[in-house]
Amino acid sequence: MRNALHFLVIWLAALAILVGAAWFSLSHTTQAWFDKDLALRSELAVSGARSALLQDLEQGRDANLTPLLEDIARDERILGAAVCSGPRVVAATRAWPRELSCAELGGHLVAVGRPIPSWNSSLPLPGGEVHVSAITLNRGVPTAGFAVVVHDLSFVARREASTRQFLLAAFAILALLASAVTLLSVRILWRGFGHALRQLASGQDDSRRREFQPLLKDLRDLLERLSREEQAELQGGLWSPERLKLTLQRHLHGERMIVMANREPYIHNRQPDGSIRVLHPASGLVSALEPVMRACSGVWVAHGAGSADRETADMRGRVRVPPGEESYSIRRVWLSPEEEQGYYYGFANEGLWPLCHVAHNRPIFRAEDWRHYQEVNRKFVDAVCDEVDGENPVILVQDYHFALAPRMLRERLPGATILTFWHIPWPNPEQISICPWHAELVDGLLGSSILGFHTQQHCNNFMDAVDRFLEARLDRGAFSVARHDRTTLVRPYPISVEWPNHWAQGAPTPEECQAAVRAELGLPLDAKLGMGVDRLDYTKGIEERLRAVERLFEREPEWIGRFSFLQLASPSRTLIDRYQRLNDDVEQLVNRINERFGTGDWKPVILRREHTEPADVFRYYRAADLCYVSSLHDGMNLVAKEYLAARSDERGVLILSKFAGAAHELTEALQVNPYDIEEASGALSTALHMPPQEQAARLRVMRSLVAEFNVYRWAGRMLIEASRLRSREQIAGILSSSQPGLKVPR
Ligand code: ADQ
Repeated sequence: MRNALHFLVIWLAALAILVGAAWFSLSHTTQAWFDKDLALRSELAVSGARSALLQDLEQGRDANLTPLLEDIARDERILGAAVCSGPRVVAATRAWPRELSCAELGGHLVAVGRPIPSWNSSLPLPGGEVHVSAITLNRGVPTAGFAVVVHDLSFVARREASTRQFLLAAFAILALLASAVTLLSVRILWRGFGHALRQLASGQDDSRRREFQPLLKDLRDLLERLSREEQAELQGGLWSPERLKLTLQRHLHGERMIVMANREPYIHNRQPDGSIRVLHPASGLVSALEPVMRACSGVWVAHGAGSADRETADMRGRVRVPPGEESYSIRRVWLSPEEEQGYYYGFANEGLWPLCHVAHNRPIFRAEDWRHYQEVNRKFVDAVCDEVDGENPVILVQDYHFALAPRMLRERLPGATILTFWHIPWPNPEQISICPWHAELVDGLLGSSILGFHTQQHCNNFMDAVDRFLEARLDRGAFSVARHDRTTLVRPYPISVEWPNHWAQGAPTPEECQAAVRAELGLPLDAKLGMGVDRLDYTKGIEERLRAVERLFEREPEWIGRFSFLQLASPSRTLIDRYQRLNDDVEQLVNRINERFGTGDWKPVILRREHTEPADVFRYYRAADLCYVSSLHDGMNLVAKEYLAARSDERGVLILSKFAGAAHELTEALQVNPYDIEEASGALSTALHMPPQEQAARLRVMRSLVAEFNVYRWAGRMLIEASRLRSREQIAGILSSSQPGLKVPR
């Protein structure tokens, strides 16, 4: 477009020069033409009265001359006329300009040394310019007397002015026409160019490849360079908070990061004694995202669910966190009990949660809950928009609570980079279609720049859903979806934990933890300890885990009194029937096992049905000989990775369900099918018998993997890919300003 403007400016300049030249030559020509015309007119005016004038002059009838001259001067453009005899004015009309001297005019008639019949010239007089014609009455003999005719030249000036106006108007019209024609032809050319390039890029027409070769090469070089930079960026040493911060600055110009998540990382609760306590919620999303926010700063928009949340926040619901460090803000969104019931408990946790997990619990979908889900998504989007302070914010939309938000955000903030992460599995199209609003969910997510899942399988399932339920252009090779002129990249980003983990760093040494925790639980120092850490959720396989422990005691009674299992179970979604039932079922199961195998004060299973602060969870991790993660289906499961992060002593065994996303990465864990109680109890036995060297060897491999693929790398990868997508879109935007949806060659 800039080239088109250049072209237009040059074109207008050329036109102006052309018109100037035309004007110059035209005014010269017209001047000459006027001079000639006036000389002729004077000659004609005099010729009719010439003989009478000569006779009267020769015979001295001067009085007769004046009427004859008045007759000549009747033409409105003739100012005056006179008859001269030598230097003397013999007779003249009334308006004859007295400044004109007959002597001088007569002199001109013989200026070249011999008499000439007439002399013409324009002369400046005080009243304006005049044209003077001196004509001899007796042809060629000026001494016989001559007539002088003076023409007023002001009409010539008038004519010139109107000619100039006409020329200017013609120039303006011509310029306008030229601009319109130029713009139209540039547009047509650009369209044709864009169309040809699109055909070429999509492989529909290869005939013009040679023509576009240089441009395609430049584009390919540029994209390859971006890709190389991205690869180099991802490799090269461990990811740390500082490196993540640098990545944000370098790739996304340090844009402020805004996280949209249902759960807040710090909950202010009023205690029974009136004091306010800050709680760290048991949530995998929070465990992963909080270190990222501490590194990047920005705003975390979340539901203000704590009993003292309002009084600790300002008028806009903002509070600086972490307490004492205050590196970022939480922006609390207030929900009514009806909204929380419909959006959170209803649609998200009775509908989507069981729908996405293969845990054999029927999802429930209610129209009323859907309405609240839509409204709350909008409410959160309003809060995010309120926090945005630039044109290209980086917004991290988190989880199944906000499937509609990316589209809503995209409509309101077209320049935003929207990174959406779905923390739970994405099922196959048959399963997702159970939700009456499945198409709306898929479309909502496609408002994202990048949509992340934990595993490739979840990405495949999502692509299949788009294919089945929406009109969109899928690129299965590039794992991208183009819809409404925007592209969404669908990518696996296995989530992780911070490394080094700040809770583990602050915890006592593993030896100290082992002694302290055994003392706390009333166990002998040499007792073996197993543990499970979960929100009390039916997808985590807590009952299956406890049955495996029970089966171990059945199969290997020698562990009675020598092995205990600590289950930390944080109450979760307690207003939902299914969770209340689970709570009761777990309690009954623990009681049954403890009744069967307990002796005296010793209990085979210790159930802590309460929230445990992360620092304590890490003390328990360090004290436990084994950790059993038995999810029936899990997006990732961060407990497995946290256990590895805590074991700096390279002791302990991880038993891991093969249905947790983490099983794809942690292949050195003892992997089990949690439904297979025999297999799982066998793994417990193997873990208890595993020699320290084997424990160390397995842990070393898995710990180095978690260290390398930590949560900073997880976030960094997404940010780098987002910036690459931005660059791509900018290139595509340049090429397709008149051809939306142009696919840039890879
Ligand atoms: P969750 O199912 O919440 O999240 P999970 O990965 O199991 O997450 O992590 C739970 C987190 O809560 C851990 O940080 C753990 O330490 C903590 N926690 C659990 N029980 C606790 C207790 N009793 N007391 C204190 N803390 C406790 C979802 C998906 C997962 C995915 C995460 C992150 O379901 O599959 O791994 O998001 O993407």
